[in-house]
Amino acid sequence: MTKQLQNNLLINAAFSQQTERPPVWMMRQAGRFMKEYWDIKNRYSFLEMCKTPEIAADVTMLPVDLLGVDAAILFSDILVTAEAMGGQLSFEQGVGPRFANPIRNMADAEALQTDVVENLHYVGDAIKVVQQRLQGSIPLVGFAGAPFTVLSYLVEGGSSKDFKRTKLLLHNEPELAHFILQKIADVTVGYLNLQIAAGVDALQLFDSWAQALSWDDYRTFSHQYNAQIISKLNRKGVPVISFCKGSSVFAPLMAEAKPDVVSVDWNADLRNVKDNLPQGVAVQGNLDPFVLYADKKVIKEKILHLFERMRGQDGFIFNLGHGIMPDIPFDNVKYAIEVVKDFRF
Ligand code: 1CP
Repeated sequence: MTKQLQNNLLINAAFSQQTERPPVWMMRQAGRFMKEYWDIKNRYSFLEMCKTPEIAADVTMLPVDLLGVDAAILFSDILVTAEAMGGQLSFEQGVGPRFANPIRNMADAEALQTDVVENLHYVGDAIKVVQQRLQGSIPLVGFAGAPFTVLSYLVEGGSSKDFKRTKLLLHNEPELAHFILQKIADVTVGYLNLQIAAGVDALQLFDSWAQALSWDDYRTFSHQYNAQIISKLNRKGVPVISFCKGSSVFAPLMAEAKPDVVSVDWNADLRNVKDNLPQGVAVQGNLDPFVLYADKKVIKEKILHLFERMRGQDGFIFNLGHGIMPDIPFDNVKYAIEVVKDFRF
């Protein structure tokens, strides 16, 4: 069953097998820090790019061709599930994602549809086009947003600094929150299984804003849904990576959901996190993305320091603690990837 890729570093590391060096990819590697991204983005809306398989594939391939990463990540967004469920989603320049019909009460929540995997078939089509282009060279990572993070956008109507409305909902109307979270979780299972069926080689669950939650609220409103999703995937050799901001704190709970890999933000020492996880759970991370603004000498030192800490550890994927910011110099990103690729354990 296991597909033989020319470069299997990411899959091997995800399953905690030995690798000659850490595999490298970066969250938000297919994005706004690249001139070539803007050449495409200036011609289409963001959702048009996601929904046109040839364009999504073109953008997915940019970091593969220009940076030489060890994995591609599908060009899409975590909010496509919410859109498929009935959220009126737009992406405005400089504003970010917006839902014109935020969820504020039970009637809004009841209107969310769950029989929607068919609406997301364009993602499966994009995966197939990307796999034709990759020709088995490197793995393709598919992904979805975790229910809590997706809920936060649906409730706030867009990005938020403090998640005030979201937390009010969790605290004052927990039953309504659970009703929405369960709907998102059900759709996410179907959606990730669609991605596996279409041919992704690995999956990442993004719970980007989990750090807003207390330990107990994380367990109740986030962890339990992530665990449910992971348990329902037709994994068959497809490793699952669980990412959240807040993972420096939540890593032990994240591991209880049984992903193959816990992706760690930049606050904690990665070796300490790994030492406290069960045997056989790999880690991904965890360079502070702001390091990529610094001088090349500093970039190299910080990466090599991380590698010193992780020496002798199987099950380590190099990544950032979160995504590449749009104004990080392309050259620095490219340099960081070269540093990783030149390293040997
Ligand atoms: O204006 C533009 O050009 C669109 C910017 C953009 C891009 C390039 C958005 C809107 N999404 C994306 C691509 C994207 N989003 C990918 C592609 C693959 C990659 O290169 O990594 C992925 C994996 C995402 C996932 C995503 N979207 C997350 C989770 C990852 C993370 O960084 O935490 C989140 C939180 C989103 C929401 C979202 N979509 C877009 C933006 C600008 C945002 C963030 C808004 C916010 O900060 O609240």
